[in-house]
Amino acid sequence: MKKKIKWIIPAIAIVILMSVGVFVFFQKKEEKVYTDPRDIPIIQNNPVYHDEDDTDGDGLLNKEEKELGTNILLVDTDEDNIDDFSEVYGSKTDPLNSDTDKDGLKDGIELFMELNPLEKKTDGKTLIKKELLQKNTQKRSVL
Ligand SMILES: [Ca+2]
Ligand SMILES: [Ca+2]
Ligand SMILES: [Ca+2]
Ligand SMILES: [Ca+2]
Repeated sequence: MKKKIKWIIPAIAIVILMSVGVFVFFQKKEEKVYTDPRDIPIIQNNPVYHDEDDTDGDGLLNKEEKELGTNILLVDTDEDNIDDFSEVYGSKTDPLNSDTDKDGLKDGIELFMELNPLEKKTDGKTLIKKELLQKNTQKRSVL
């Protein structure tokens, strides 16, 4: 009986050490996620960022960004080259979707090309990606 107990103690110790090791490993992994400003839910709820502040300086208060679901640390949450404020109050595009009308062209590109980022096709002005590629290929073959 005593012999058995002698074996059980180190066995338990090893199991505990292993689980601590796994825990530390995953904690480290999570820390990596923390360093990414795009990790919205964790950083967004950090009390360091006050509701009445505009931490990223995009014109939207942290409070507003929390309501919208945009990132309080990124000026352009969906990376379509239109800042969060302009998407909400200017172009009326979705600040969380880089391609609001889902035609394959990012909102920023559409605005730059004077297309409508809210409609796939508007009075023949808005091209879908396929047509645009064809047009560009034609241009290139002419050149
Ligand atoms: Ca902001
Ligand atoms: Ca923002
Ligand atoms: Ca944007
Ligand atoms: Ca689009």
